[in-house]
Amino acid sequence: MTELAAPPHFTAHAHVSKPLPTAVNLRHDWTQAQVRALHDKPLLELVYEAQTLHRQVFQENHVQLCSLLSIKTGGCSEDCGYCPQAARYDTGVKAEKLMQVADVLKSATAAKEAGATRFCMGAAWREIKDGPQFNSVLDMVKGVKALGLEACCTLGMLSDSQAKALKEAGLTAYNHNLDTSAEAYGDIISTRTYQDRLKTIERVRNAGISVCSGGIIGMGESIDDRCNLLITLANQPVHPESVPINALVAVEGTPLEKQAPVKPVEMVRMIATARLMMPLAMVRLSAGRMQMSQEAQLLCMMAGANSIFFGDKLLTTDNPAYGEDMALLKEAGIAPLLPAVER
Ligand code: SAM
Ligand code: DTB
Ligand code: SF4
Repeated sequence: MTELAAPPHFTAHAHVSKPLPTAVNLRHDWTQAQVRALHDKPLLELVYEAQTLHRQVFQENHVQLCSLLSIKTGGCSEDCGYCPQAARYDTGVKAEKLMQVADVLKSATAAKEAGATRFCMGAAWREIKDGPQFNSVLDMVKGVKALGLEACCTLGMLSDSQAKALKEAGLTAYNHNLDTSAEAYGDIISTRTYQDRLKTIERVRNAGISVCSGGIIGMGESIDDRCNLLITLANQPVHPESVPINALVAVEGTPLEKQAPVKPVEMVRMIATARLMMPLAMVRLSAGRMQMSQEAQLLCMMAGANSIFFGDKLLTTDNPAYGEDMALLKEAGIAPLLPAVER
């Protein structure tokens, strides 16, 4: 199916800053051969095409600044092979309790003062459990929204009623990554199925919360697996509004500790392909910036990435220093992208 006009979910894409040109195709019928052909184009042509489309939809020279906070760290029951927070791996990450609402809001206030427009709260849970902890998360969401920030959560699997409660609390977006292709998924995670992941995403979508879903490259998957991940994301009835692309942070103690770092150009190809397949999505250059030069990060932005997480830490691993990020953006003439509704 190909849509030529603004889709019904258009308003959910709060960041889209220009009237949608009718020439922008929102396709949901990508084949592996088509995506592989895009992904493997000569690099400069790929980047040129992605940047050209990016400029049709988004304000050029703008990148959203997002802040990430681990509100519940470590001790997770799952076996995600990349994750330093899985209790079964000896990574030095200690299990902590859920943070207090007031402390989370202090952190969100600081993030806002530092320029963030989106605040993402992550919990090392397999799934959300109803009760006092979930009620605290709802208070966190309300508080973050009251600060005028977009509120995003990533808390594992959820039920329809929990999705509804998060929506009512004002949650902007829910992050639940597919991580990799359906075919490669079983090599990385055994304690949850791909179908479970898709179901959670569907529940988020049905509750009217914007969907944030992407993946990780560099876990030993093939290029076809990367393409298949993007196809699963794009061939859903509605594209995710937000697509984080992570490069594996290989953490000692995890099964993937010995993975070779991805080449920056692989991130550029993945980002450009995501941009071309999902033109309205925020494509987020997420984990892995520590291993990338500033020039490589700029090339990712040239390829259509329009969001970064700033702050010295992601959830548990290091991220570039705030001052370095700000200096990079300033030098490159890149300004913070504001959500369209707040502009
Ligand atoms: N527990 C929840 C879940 O798994 O959905 C939410 C938190 S989980 C840490 C959020 C996402 O972070 C994962 O889906 C994965 O894509 C990403 N992530 C975790 N560890 C990573 C690593 N070492 N390198 C890159 N991305 C990672
Ligand atoms: C996403 O795709 N990447 C972010 C955010 N969504 C939650 C998390 C990256 C985590 C990297 C490993 C860590 O710091 O623990
Ligand atoms: Fe747990 Fe999420 Fe880490 Fe998997 S990715 S081990 S579910 S915190």
